[in-house]
Amino acid sequence: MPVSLCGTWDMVSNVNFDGLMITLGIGVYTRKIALKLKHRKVIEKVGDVYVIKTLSTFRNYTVSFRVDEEFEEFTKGLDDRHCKSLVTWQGNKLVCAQEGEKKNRGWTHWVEDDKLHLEVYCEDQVCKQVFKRVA
Ligand code: ECB
Repeated sequence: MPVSLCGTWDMVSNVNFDGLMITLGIGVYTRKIALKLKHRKVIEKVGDVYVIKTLSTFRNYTVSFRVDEEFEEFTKGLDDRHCKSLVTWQGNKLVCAQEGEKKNRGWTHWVEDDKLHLEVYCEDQVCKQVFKRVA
């Protein structure tokens, strides 16, 4: 049984977020603001539905899904694209594949040494984020 991802987590590092945003076509002014943000992740499970909130002083983004069940995702306030998304467990990692206009797009979450890890990838870019538990 993998360690639960649920809880409130604050960003401690964010490597290559700019490379990810460039690949997603985000303009330079938005990128400059976005690069300064410390994201908070709030991960909840309500019944068999996961809710992942990414919170910041600039924009918030919420996604909810059932594992192993494809869903339509609109990345509102991020790059504003539509994807067909599917989240699965691969060992102790929660893995999301986001099929759409952008190739090789998705993310992977796992807990290691009491930290929440996130890799967000698109095309040839990988952004690596680490969060510490606050609640
Ligand atoms: C919502 C806080 C960040 C706001 C940044 C604002 C503008 C940047 C625009 C586009 C960036 C595109 C994508 C990366 C954005 C956020 C980080 C990852 C969000 C993500 O994939 O979270 C997953 C896994 O936790 C759940 O949605």
